[in-house]
Amino acid sequence: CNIPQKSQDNKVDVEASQSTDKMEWWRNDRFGMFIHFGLYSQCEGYWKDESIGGIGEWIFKHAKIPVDEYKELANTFTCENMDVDAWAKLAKESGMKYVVITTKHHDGFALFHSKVNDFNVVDATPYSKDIIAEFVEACRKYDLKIGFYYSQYQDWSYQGAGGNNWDKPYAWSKEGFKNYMDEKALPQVRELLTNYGKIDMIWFDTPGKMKKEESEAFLNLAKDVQPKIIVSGRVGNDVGDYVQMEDNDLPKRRPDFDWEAPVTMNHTWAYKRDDHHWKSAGYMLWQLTYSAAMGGNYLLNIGPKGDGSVPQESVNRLKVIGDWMKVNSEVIYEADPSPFVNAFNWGGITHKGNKLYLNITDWPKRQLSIFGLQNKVNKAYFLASGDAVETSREGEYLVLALPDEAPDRNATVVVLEIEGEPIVNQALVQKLD
Ligand code: FHN
Repeated sequence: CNIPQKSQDNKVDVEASQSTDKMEWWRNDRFGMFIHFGLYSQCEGYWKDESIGGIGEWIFKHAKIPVDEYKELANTFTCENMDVDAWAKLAKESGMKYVVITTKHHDGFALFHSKVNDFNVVDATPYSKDIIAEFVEACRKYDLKIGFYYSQYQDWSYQGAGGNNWDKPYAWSKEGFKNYMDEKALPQVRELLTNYGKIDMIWFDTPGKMKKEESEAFLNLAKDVQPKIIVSGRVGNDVGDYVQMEDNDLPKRRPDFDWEAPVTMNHTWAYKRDDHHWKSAGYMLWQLTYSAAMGGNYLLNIGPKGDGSVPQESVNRLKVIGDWMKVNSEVIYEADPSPFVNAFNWGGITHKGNKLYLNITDWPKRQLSIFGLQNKVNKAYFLASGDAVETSREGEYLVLALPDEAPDRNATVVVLEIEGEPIVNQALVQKLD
C-alpha cells in the first residue's frame, strides 16, 4: 500500500498521500470528537484530597501513585451515569463525523475486554461490560466513523514500558519493552482491530524512543487486519498516514500534507473538577474553520466525568457549534482548503467549486479587504440569510462592505461566487505577508 512519507521536517509526501483514496472520507469530514475516559476520570485531578497539577489523565505519574494503589481505582469504576449512545449522539449533533476514543491510555487500563491482560473494564471493574463494544455500536447507529486511541509506547502499569517505579518514572528496559510489545500492546491492538468490525482509524500517541521496526510492527499489524485503516503519525518514525500537530497547536501557514489538530476544550484531556479554563464556542468555531482553511482536521476533545456523564460546559459549547454547523456545514465538509497559503486575522477561507467561503470569526466592522484574489466575483452573500453583500475593487484589493455588527457573532460566512477556479497572486500576497 501507498504510505505517504514524511521528510525530516515532519512533512508528508503529498503525492503519495493523495493517491491513497482511503484518506478521502477523512479529508472530506474534517471534524471529529476525541474522548478521554478511563480510571483517571474518577480522580477529577485529586489524589487523596490533594489537588494534582498537570493534565488529568496523567495523575498516575504526576502523583507518583504506586501501581497497586492505582489499580484499585478499578474497584469503584461503576460508570453509573454513562450513556455511550448520548456520547455518540452528541458528536453527531455537533456536526462531528468521526470519533476517537481512548481504548487504553498511558495508565495501561483497557476500556475493552482483553484476553491478554486483565487490567480491563470487564475483568477488573464492577461495571464489567466492554465499553468499546457498546460505544462502537452507538457510533454505527449515528453513522460516525470510528477511531481507536491506543497508547503504544507508554504503559505505566507495565514494568519496563514506563511503569512501576516512580523514582525512575521513565523506567524502560529493552527486555521489558519487548515483553510489553509481544505480550500486551501488539496483541491488544490485534484484539481491537479484530473484534469490533470495521475500524476506520487507529490513533497512536507519543512514540517516544520507539525504533522504526517497532513503529512498523504496529503499522503492519493494523494494515494487515484492517487494510483501509488510517494510522496516525504518532505511531512514530514517519510511517503513519498523516501528521498529528502538537496538542492544541494549529499551523501558521497552510501545510502541504494531511494533518489533524487534537484540541482540548479547557486545559486538560481527562476531566478535572478545578479546570475552569473553558474556551468559548466562538473560539472553537474559529479553530474549526481555520483548520479546514488550512487543509486539516479538527479533533475536539471531551473528558467525561468518572461516572461517565459529559461535563455541562462541554455540552453547552457543543450545542452552539452544532447549531452553527446545521446552517454552515457546507464550508467544512468536502470543502477544499484556502487558495491562500497565509492566514487572515479575521478568519479563514474554504472553497468548493465556484464558491469561496469567507468564514469570518473576528468581525472587521464595516469592511473586509482581501488582497491578491484575481477572479471576477459574480455574486456575494451571507450564507445563513442569503442577503447580498456589496463588493468593489480597489487595485489588488477586493473590498466587501459589511454591517457594523456581525450577523453571527461566533462565525459569519460570506459566499463569493467567482468565475473559474480561484487564482491568487501568491507572489504579491507573500510580499505583504
Ligand atoms: O500524553 C498524551 C496526553 O495525555 C493526551 O492523550 C494527548 C492527546 O493528543 N496525547 C499525549 C500528549 O501529546
